This record gives sequence, C-alpha cells and structure tokens, in this order.
Amino acid sequence: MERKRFQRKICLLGDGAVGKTSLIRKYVLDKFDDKYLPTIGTKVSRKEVVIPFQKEEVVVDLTMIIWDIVGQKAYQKLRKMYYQGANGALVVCDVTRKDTLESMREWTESLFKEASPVPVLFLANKSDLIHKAEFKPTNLETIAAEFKAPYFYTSAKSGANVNRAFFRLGELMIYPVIRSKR
Ligand code: G3D
Ligand code: MG
Repeated sequence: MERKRFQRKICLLGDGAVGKTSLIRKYVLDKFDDKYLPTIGTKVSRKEVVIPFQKEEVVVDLTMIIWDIVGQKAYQKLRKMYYQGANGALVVCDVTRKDTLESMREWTESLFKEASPVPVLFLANKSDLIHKAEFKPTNLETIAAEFKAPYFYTSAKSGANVNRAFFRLGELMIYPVIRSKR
C-alpha cells in the first residue's frame, strides 16, 4: 500500500444554532489544536484522519482544517475569507426547524460562488430529537439530489454519524486526485 499525505480545508455552513460548533467539537477530540482567529470571526480546528482506498492501493493521511463561523451574521467580506480555498463543506440544518432546511440551498450557492463547486454533504443534525422533526427524510433527499450530494442524519449529542459524515467528505475530496494518478 502506497501512503500519501494531503491537507484540505473544510467549512461548516448553516443557520445559527443548527449545531455546527457542536459537530466540530464532537469530531475533533483534540481541542488543543483549536485556534480562535478573532479578526475573521472564525475558529479553526485540525483533525488527522486515515482514509484507505482499497482498489487504488493507496492509504491517505488527511489533515482536515475545519473552519467554524463564530459570528453567524458575518460581514460579506468575512464570509469571502471563510469560503476562500475551501475544498469541501458540510451544510447543516436542524431537524426540529424546517426553515433551516430551506436555507441550505442558499448556503451552498453562496459557497459555490466563492470557492467554485466543491464536494458538499448535507446534514440534518439533532437526530436525537427526531420525534420533534419538522420535515421528512425525502425533503432532505430532494435538496441533496439537486446538488448530487450525499446526506446524513447526525447528532452532535449522541455522536450518531458524526465520524461517518466527516470521513465521507474526506473520501469525496480526495478520491478524484487518487483516481487521476492511477
Ligand atoms: P451553531 O454552531 O450552528 O450555531 P451550536 O450551533 O453548536 O452552538 O449548537 C446550538 C445549540 O444546539 C446548543 O444548545 C447545542 O448544545 C445544541 N445542539 C447541537 N447539536 C445538537 C444535537 O445533535 N442534539 C441536540 N439535542 N442538541 C444539539 P444550547 O442550549 O447550548 O444553545
Ligand atoms: Mg457556532
């Protein structure tokens, strides 16, 4: 198995209080790496993940640089810096608030304007509160299909699908590079 190393920037997008910061905290166990960048209202964390590509006989050591918007109403200028150079994104909504599902399109389109189309993954977070859900899986599936992207139900509280979501995004970002070099 050949070993390769990559570094990629990931952004978390979505309305306020959907659980972006909580998802990052759950995923990034090592909080020592957290850095607060007050000038751009953003917090940056780092996570190392090993992704095997069996068929291509390559194992990838991926460093994910995960960006979290701290102030939800970031100025347009700051938003640009946040998106710039993004290699992928998790677009997050809250299962208990349908309006947060509907604004996922806008979030995705504003990212694609600044960072050109990159792999995205749609997350319906707070799946532990599914009994209070305001929309159905098909509603989420419809939006994900529009962008030809996968979707997951996650819970930053229980941890359900959190690792899986970041890992899948990692695969989506790296696979084209591995495949093109065969
Ligand atoms: P944001 O970064 O998208 O703005 P936060 O969202 O991560 O700050 O989360 C907003 C609130 O939702 C927090 O509650 C947080 O604990 C809660 N939350 C986040 N993810 C989940 C989840 O998966 N399940 C449940 N039940 N709650 C979640 P508070 O009370 O601190 O505002
Ligand atoms: Mg936050």
